[in-house]
Amino acid sequence: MKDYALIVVDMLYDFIDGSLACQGAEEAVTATVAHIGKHHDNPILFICDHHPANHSSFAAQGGPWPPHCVQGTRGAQIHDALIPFVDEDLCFYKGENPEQEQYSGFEGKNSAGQSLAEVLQLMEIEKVLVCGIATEYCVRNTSEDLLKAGFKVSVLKECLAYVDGDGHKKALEEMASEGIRLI
Ligand code: VGL
Ligand code: ZN
Repeated sequence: MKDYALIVVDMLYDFIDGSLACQGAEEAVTATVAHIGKHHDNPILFICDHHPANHSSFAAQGGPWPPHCVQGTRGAQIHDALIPFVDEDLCFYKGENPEQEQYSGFEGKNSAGQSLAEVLQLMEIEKVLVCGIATEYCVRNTSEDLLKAGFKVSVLKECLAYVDGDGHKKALEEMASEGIRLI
């Protein structure tokens, strides 16, 4: 049994240098690669926002966001620095249904149709470290769902990027008060 799994949330180009570029994104990728370099034996799972071009969260459909992470575009791709660590079976795609917003990686599925929780249980993982983008949205929702499902959850606070600095701080405070460890 492995000690823990690392869950990398939405380190995708649109959240790094694209239409929804977040604050601190390049630094978060660099810090994540450094973390992996020190702890390379643990499984790494990737959450990927993966929208159809007509997704309901996009402004043209009345949603809050510019088009982002559209399937088949560069903006939907994981940052090149993380590609050496990607195992396609451990990539979970969310936001594929045009009608549904999905901030939580917990609702994602891998290409075999398995959920994050299912795969973590198969690997007998009880503890997860979460990093990624954006703190206030996908990182928070994914971490909270993992906690509710009974996993021990820690967030790597140097490996996060965010839409808004105050929103990031507030989200971390609230997550800590719920029982998510910040390390
Ligand atoms: C996200 C905005 C839009 C996220 C996804 O995963 O944090 N944020 N879509
Ligand atoms: Zn999205």
